[in-house]
Amino acid sequence: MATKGMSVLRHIVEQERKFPQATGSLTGLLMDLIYAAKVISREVNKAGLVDILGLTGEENISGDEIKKLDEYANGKLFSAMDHGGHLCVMASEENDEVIPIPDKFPKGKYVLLFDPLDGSSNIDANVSIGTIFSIHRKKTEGENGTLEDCLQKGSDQVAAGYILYGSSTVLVYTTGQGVNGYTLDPSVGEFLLSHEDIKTPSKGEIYSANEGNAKFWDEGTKKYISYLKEKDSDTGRPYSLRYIGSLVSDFHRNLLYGGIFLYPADCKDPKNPKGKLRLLYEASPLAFIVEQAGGMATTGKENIMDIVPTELHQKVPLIIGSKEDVLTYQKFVGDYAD
Ligand code: AHM
Ligand code: MG
Repeated sequence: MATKGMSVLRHIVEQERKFPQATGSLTGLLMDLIYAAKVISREVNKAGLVDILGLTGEENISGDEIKKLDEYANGKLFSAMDHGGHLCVMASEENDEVIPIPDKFPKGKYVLLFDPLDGSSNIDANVSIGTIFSIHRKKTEGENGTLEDCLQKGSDQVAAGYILYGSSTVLVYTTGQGVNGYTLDPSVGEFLLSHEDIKTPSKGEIYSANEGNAKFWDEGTKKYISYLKEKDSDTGRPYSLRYIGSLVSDFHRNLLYGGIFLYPADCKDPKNPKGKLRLLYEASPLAFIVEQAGGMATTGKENIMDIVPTELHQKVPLIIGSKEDVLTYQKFVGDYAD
């Protein structure tokens, strides 16, 4: 039985014991990820000090080149995850191709996909940003993982989660047995169980979208957003708009409070014909989490979890959140389909 305040490591081990056939490899993988998250959190927290400490030149005091935080996070995740023997391949939003596990290290049965620092354009303004991860089982033969191992649909995920670097650093993840959240206690350097068995409200009062793009949206989306601005029959008030522009933050708030996040296809914007967000690093992992919390994720036409990826950096419209809200959105899109 989980107790608030329990360390994430203990909680993971207790969860693993429920599966006598488990080898401990997923636990090891998650522990490596948690280590990387703590290091990234430390760096994100001192981002504003870089100027003061005089480290903004071409090189830092040890002679290393100063990297942008997203590059730093990308490198840190790779170096924390490459040697544990749990992974056969990785893929990152920051890399064009799949990332092999170096020959010198043993290979494992899992595949890791990640967005190392989502929303990183917000860093300079101290806005919360996050890391998103998705874990699959290797499906090809042979020791090394391949592109095919990375191109798996969301419903085949073994685990998914995110780390939100906000007023506190919070880790939220699922292995398909519900969703739990853990807050980093900096005084002990440990994530402690703070949000046990998260369930998202079935209907929210918040919508989150970049409404500046409204003229590019399809008719159904436009009509749906107008509908949210009418008096809601349950509350007697219109929905509130909350949009940070940092997916993990927008998603986390809506997960806890209820609501709907929308990044629809910008159908008239040639740059974003399928929206902006990536299936493998953003949409699929958050879809797994929201479903485990009782919510839903769709493109408007199909469930995000059912999409079979064809490309590593495939983009999809993402409409995600409270179930009733997402179902209502789908109805609008269906009613206004050409
Ligand atoms: P990034 O992966 O380049 O950081 O972009 C993803 C971010 C998301 O965090 C956020 O939901 C979205 O871009 C915001 O986009 P926009 O500025 O178009 O509203
Ligand atoms: Mg991103």
